[in-house]
Amino acid sequence: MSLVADLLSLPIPTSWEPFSEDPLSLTQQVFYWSIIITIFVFGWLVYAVYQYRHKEGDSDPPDAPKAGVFPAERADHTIEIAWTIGPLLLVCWITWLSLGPLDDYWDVDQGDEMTVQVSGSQWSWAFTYEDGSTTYGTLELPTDTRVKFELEAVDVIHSFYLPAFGIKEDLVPNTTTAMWFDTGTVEPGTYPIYCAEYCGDDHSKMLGQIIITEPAA
Ligand SMILES: [Cu+2]
Repeated sequence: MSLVADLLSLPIPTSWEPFSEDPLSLTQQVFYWSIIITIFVFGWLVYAVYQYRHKEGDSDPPDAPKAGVFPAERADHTIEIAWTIGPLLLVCWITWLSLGPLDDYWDVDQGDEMTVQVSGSQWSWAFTYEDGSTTYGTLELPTDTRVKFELEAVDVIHSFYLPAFGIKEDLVPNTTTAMWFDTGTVEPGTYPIYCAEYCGDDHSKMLGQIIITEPAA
């Protein structure tokens, strides 16, 4: 598919393959739209600065703006309507694109093989496994398992961040959020857990580790 067709089609649903190629993911679509708009805005800016610069011998045009006076004779309803409707349509389109994956992300059964309750509080992590046991700071997961994290904040907003895996989700008081990860996509080992939402004095010490264990022999 061409880039233009990609930009005008719905993105792939939330996928387990974070780097899946075709068609574009929501992130890629929004990214490319941003590039297009940036080129347009800065292109116009550079053009206007050059084209309308003050040249040697220029006298002020009759409709030159004067300080403190709105140049009513420069009003152009066509342009105003265009720059209102155009961005509005684009924002609506990107909103529409965003809703599909969001719905997908929260509602669809992702084929979870294991659920872990993650509880964030000032300033530590608690992990409760399906057998009811709880650990603090260290989360141990078997390899090759699709895990659902159910995230709850005890006090203020925190954010469960696994930088090695490129995933992060906020924990919000009075609601349960969720995040998924397939431990088969990384090597067994020990990886850091951070809180990525400033949550008070010891936010920077709100650390943990996630251990992906080798398959049982
Ligand atoms: Cu925190």
